[in-house]
Amino acid sequence: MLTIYGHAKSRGVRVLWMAGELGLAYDHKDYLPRSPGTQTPQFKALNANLRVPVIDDDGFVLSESMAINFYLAKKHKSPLLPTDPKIEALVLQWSLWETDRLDRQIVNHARHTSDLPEAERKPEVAKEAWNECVAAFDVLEATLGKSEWLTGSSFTVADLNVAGAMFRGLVLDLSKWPKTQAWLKRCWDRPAAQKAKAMRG
Ligand SMILES: N[C@@H](CCC(=O)N[C@@H](CS)C(=O)NCC(=O)O)C(=O)O
Repeated sequence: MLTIYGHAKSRGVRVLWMAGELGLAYDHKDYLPRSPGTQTPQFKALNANLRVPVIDDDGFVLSESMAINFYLAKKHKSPLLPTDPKIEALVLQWSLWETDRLDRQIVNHARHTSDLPEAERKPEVAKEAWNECVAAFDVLEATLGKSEWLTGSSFTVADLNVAGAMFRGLVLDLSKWPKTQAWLKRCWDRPAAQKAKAMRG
């Protein structure tokens, strides 16, 4: 049995989206970040970082949303992870790129412009985060000017991982990056994405 730990209001949304794409049955422990369920010795044994998402797949425990999605797609021989080693490497490239260039930056921007109570927001943090987002959006725009999807002509784990992490981008004005905006919409319009999004409540 597959167990997914992590509320859809966390980076867990990416894994829930992937489980939906693959049509997997799973037990969902919808723990919010830092919620009591993540502070127990049992959870610490699953992920010493005390973070979600984590999966337990018949005793195989894995954290890091990007790695989880790669594993699930590979295990289930999904076309979302083509067997061509070059495409597989591009999937890893984009997943690692997102983690480095966009993941915390887009969250920090949201936190310091809207999510945090006004008194805790720091405009200089928001600005720095936004500058890094802009650089990342420019990279996506250039890539999506050459192909419909990040790794070529079909939707892959790369698109899911990067678009999943760009959930916050759905409410940003991305009109300066029209190809990225259209790609993000195409990704999130997928039924499995809509279902995962709805789980955020
Ligand atoms: N790189 C990790 C990041 C995981 C992460 O930061 N999760 C957040 C929720 S979105 C969390 O659990 N935070 C708890 C904390 O910061 O203590 C991944 O992609 O899975």
